[in-house]
Amino acid sequence: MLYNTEKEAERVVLVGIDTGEGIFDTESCLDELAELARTAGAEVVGRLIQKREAINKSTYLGKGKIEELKAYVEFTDATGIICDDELNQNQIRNLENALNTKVMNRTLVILDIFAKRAGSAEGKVQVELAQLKYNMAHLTGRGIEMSRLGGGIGTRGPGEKKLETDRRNIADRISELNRELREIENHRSVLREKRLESNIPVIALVGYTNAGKSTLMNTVTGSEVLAENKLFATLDTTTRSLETQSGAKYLFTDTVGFIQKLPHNLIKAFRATLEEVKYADILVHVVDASNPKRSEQMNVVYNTLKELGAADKPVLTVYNKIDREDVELPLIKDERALATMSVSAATGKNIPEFLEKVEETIRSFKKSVCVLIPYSEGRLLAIIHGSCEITASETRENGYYFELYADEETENRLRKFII
Ligand SMILES: Nc1nc2c(ncn2[C@@H]2O[C@H](COP(=O)(O)OP(=O)(O)OP(=O)(O)O)[C@@H](O)[C@H]2O)c(=O)[nH]1
Ligand SMILES: [Mg+2]
Repeated sequence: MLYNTEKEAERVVLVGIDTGEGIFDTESCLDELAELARTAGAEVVGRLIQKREAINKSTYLGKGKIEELKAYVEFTDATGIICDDELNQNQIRNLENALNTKVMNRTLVILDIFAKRAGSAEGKVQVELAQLKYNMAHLTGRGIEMSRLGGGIGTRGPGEKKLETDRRNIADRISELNRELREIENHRSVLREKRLESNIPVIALVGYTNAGKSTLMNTVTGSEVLAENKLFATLDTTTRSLETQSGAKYLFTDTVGFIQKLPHNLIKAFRATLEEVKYADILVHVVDASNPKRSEQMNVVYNTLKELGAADKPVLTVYNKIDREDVELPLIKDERALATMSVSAATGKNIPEFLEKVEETIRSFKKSVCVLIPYSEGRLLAIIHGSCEITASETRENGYYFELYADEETENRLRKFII
């Protein structure tokens, strides 16, 4: 059959440029890109790195290297190449013409994985929107041709739906999706407001992809969020509640993982989802302690938080996976965090200590007060139960007595009754 590219795995050569800059070295960038490509369903048949002062503005690689790559693509019988950097349409077109093969990049692969993972309505809309915008800006003749044939990375929308490739239809679809997204965002902000009103502290789990955020969420809250040894297992944010032994209530939010070279556009596309991070009371930064690049990954996380406008949030850093034998010691204290801990989300090691630290941190933002609420002020009980952590209570002759931790706003409301 002529066009049966659908089921055939794409065979790709990975291409990177080593300019001596960036947080990671080029080899480990390509290791990660290989993992991404495999997750997207492609087979990696080779890699090529060029050392250059800078990326070539019109062809990405230098002339000689393109010749070499062309021979390599033919030799390995590759169906495309994936460049590790953001390419513009010109670079893609020139490379495709010179190599006579499909040219993709990191973003396209990440979007393809996102499309597979998107579960919620919001996730699907965000992904499809990001894909279409990407295609509008990047798809060249060959890319469009490939998409029409229906195979390979970058041709599937969320839910295995085929992506629109006709430019006129793309524009229509983009406005339709924008409308849907606005509605979803409204809904989300209503939910968020309800949560803020309830005053229950929100703890957002952030970190590099595959660090173990979802596993930690499951261990801590007893929920069953999908956790997998895959990049971007989580795409949609999930929130679960937890009541500690001392009676404190918290909301834990699991979020999409970060990765290096996450393009600004993509962060923008997921703004609504990632906004949750901005509204959290504290961030728990989960680090895969067994990853040899953990400190580089931590830098990526902090850079991404800055980009999200969440740089000044209080952070607790958690080195995870300490049950693994390949964890390189020592695990140094993260100076950017309020505290640094080591846990194993998988075995449960140090999880009680972790929760204590969370509790202690949240309490440190609150004040410990004793109040006596007269029976005539019974309406205040709802506020106390809803937004305070109660450590002791008793019914007295002249009212209800509580020892509690209250945030500033609640403390003001209870001020008259503080004893
Ligand atoms: N050995 C060990 N493995 C762990 C631990 N925590 C998580 N893992 C494994 O690490 C992999 C990734 O875990 P997830 O919880 O899916 O990671 P995540 O941070 O949610 O990843 P994304 O959603 O993809 O960003 C899974 O295979 C987990 O089983 C741990 O404490 N020890
Ligand atoms: Mg996850």
